Parts: sequence; C-alpha cells; structure tokens
Amino acid sequence: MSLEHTLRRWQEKATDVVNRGLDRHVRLAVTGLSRSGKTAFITALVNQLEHAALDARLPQWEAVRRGRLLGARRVPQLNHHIPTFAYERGMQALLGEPPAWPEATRGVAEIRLELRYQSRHLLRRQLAEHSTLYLEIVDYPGEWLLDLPLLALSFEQWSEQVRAQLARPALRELASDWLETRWQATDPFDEGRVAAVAGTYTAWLHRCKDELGLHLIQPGRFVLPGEYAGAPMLQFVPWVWQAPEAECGAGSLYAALRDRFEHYKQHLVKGFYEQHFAGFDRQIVLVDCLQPLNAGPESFADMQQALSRIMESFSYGKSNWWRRLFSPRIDKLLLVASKADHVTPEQHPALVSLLQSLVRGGRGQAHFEGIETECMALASVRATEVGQGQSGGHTFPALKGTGLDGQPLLLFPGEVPATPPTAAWWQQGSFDFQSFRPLPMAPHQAMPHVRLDAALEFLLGDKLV
Ligand SMILES: Nc1nc2c(ncn2[C@@H]2O[C@H](COP(=O)(O)OP(=O)(O)OP(=O)(O)O)[C@@H](O)[C@H]2O)c(=O)[nH]1
Ligand SMILES: [Mg+2]
Repeated sequence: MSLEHTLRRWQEKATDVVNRGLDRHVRLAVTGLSRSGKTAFITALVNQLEHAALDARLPQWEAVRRGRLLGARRVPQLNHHIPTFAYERGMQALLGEPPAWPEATRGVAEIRLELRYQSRHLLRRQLAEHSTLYLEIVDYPGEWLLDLPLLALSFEQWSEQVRAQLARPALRELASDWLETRWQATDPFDEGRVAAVAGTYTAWLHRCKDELGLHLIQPGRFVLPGEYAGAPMLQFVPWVWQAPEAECGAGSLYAALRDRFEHYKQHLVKGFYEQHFAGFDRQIVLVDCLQPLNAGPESFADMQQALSRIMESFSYGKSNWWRRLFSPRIDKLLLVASKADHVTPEQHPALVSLLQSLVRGGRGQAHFEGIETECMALASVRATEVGQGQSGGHTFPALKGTGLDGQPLLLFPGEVPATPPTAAWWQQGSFDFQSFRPLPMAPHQAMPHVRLDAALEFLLGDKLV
C-alpha cells in the first residue's frame, strides 16, 4: 500500500469520525390539548423539510434562506416497537379530492428525520462536506396530556377537583347517570358495579367533550384508551359522594377506587411519559385560542384551566418528577397560537397577546430556569387566502376559502381580544370563525403556511450552525 493511499485512508477515517462527532440530535416535544393542531404541525414540518432544498417556503429560516440546508429525509426511528407517524396518510388526506385534514390521533407514533446541511463555519465545512442533524418527534392524542396533572394529585385531591367541576350546572346536568349511584365508601368492593359506574362516568366525559367542547377531561385514557380498552385499571371514578368518615380498609369500595387511581398514575401515565417523553431537548406547546372563543365563556374558561394545569405540571422551576425527566435538557420553549389563518393577519398581534396572557405563569417559570421562550401565532397549513370584502360601501379585510361543507366562504371572523375576554366581550358575541378545508395543493410543492419558518428558526436554527 502506497504512503499516499494510507494517508488518504486516514484522512477519510478522520473525516468520518469528525462527521459522526458533529452529528446532532434533537428530540422535539410537540405538546397541546386535543385538536390543538399537533398532527397538522408535524405533517407540515415534515412536508416543508422534504421540500426544503428545492422549493422551500421558509424564508425566515436562515439555514434555508442561505441555501445551507441540503435536504431532509425520513429515516427509521430508533424505537422499532412504536408505530411510525402516518405522514403519508396525512398527506393523502391533505392532497385529496376534496382536500381534508389528517385524522384525530388515537395512539402514539414517532418520526425521525435526517437533515443534511452545510455548516456556517469554514473549518467544519472543510472537515466535512455536510453535517447531519437527526430530528425526532413523537405524536400522541392530546387527551392523554391531561393525565399529566393527575400525577401530582392524590385520589382525595382529584376527587375534590371533580366535585368543584360539578358545581358548574352544565356539567352537573349531564352527570346524573353516574352521580345518582347509591353507594357508601365502606361498601365491599364489587367489580361489576364499579365497571358499570365507570362506564357511565366515561360516557359523561365523552358528552362534556363532544357537546360542551370541554378540554378538562380526566382521566384522558378513559375517552381514548388505546390498547387498554376494557382493562380494570381504567375502571374507577372520583369519590364525589359523602366523604368516608373512618379509614376505609382493604376490600372496601373506596380503597379499591383509590388503588386503581394510583395504579393508573404509576403504571400507565408515568410509564407513558417516561417511555416517550424522556430526553427532550426542545418543546413546542400549541394552543388553539380560537375554537373556545367561538364556543363561549364556559369552553374558554375550561381551556384556560386545562392549560394552566398542564403548564403547572411542566413545572420547569420545581424539583419534581417532570423536571427530572425534561427540564435539565429543554433549553427552548415555543408557545404557539395555532391555526392563525382563521383570522385576518392584522389580528395576529392580538392573538399573540392573548396567548401570552394565557401562558404567563408557565412561561415565567421557564424563563426563570434559563429556558429561552417565545410566543408566536402560526398556521401549520394555511387554509385561507387574505382578501377584501365590501359591506355598506366599506371595504374590510376578509378571509377567503372553502368551508368544510364545500361552500366558498368570504368572511371577517371578528376581532381577537388581546386579553382573556370580559363579560362585555362575550355579550357582544362578535366573534364567529368558520372551519376551512385545506386549500387545494400540488403534491410537488411545499404547503402554504403562516410563520412555520419562524418557528423552525427558533426551534432548530442554532442546531444547524
Ligand atoms: N385552518 C387551519 N386549521 C388547522 C390547522 N392546524 C390544524 N387545524 C384544524 O384543527 C384540527 C385539529 O388538528 P390536528 O393537527 O389533528 O390536532 P391534534 O392536536 O393532533 O389533535 P388530537 O390528535 O386530537 O390531539 C384539524 O382537523 C383542522 O381542522 C391550521 O394550520 N390551519
Ligand atoms: Mg393528532
């Protein structure tokens, strides 16, 4: 072997080692209540990345603007036992005739992307033709997120919270089926009876969700059990009847309900978060502020409460289990008002301001811990065009698109309140936004969006240097 050849081999080897040393990994936690837009966000992100090198629509992302992002592709995820995120299926829906939104998520799924880019630094560019960033994302049903706050609660505390919820007449009215059960805490545990009451309690949760548009639905697995459907672990109810006067021993109804609640927390909730959420580097929290504005004060107050319970359980500042799992690594937190294409662009600052007031507590904590945070309004998949309407000789900003029923729409949805709405705002009842079908799109083009590139710059910009 010639000296030249040996040297070249060494050089190749060194480059390879450097290359591998330069590889970076980012695990992105995409969090949000159910229907907040997580799956649409992940689908849009993959779509934009796959188009990044050729026809990107990402001018606010520096690596793309400067042509340093060479491309991205989906690669097999590291956890082979977890289903792969159904990107193709989502895209089929979005590109369908007529275009439709991806389905609601019913279980956990992962996706891993390999991003190739040229470093900003000359030395790194000389050592390696390109660098690689692996991006890992987990998708799961938003309903399961509301199990997180349960981890900090005892059975008694949780029961107390549900009792307080039942003070709201709308919720109480729907609860009669399970609430009228006649039993005592000291009754002997009866498996069949508990299963039946848990069934009516679950039916109540479904009605709160579907008929009242509420988010504070706990335990989350009751409405979306996944592989645990029918398991005894999912058969318990909060104790909202007469409080037990004495200690309820083993074999009593109360003790059994409490045990199942603890079991649910320890095995199902904790297990899920430990398996899927450990080791995240970055987090995005999606908040749909608009749907509750449409639905009314009850729905808005409920969303606000659900959000603050979740932000509390992230507890970036407290030394708790979540913190051990997440915070040591999370260094950036992006809070997003999703589906911003539902309102005209001049309303976006008010939307961001509304979001800021909804997440103030959690954001402050994160900030205190040295986590960089930002709030923005975005649309992962823009479903409207901005136009102008005419009424009484005046022109007004308007949104154009197609309603879910296929009818063309031209409308001004209303003004977004910059802070949580007051009673006077609700009385005006001036806000009315419609859901739109995705815009028709060509498969070879990246999808239209609003500010997704700014989100990517915040979340990944410093990783592609
Ligand atoms: N106009 C518009 N609508 C959106 C956008 N993102 C989501 N939506 C709407 O919001 C719905 C819910 O979005 P998903 O992405 O499925 O929400 P999710 O958070 O994954 O919901 P779960 O899986 O149920 O937790 C979609 O079906 C769309 O109707 C967006 O960027 N623009
Ligand atoms: Mg989803």
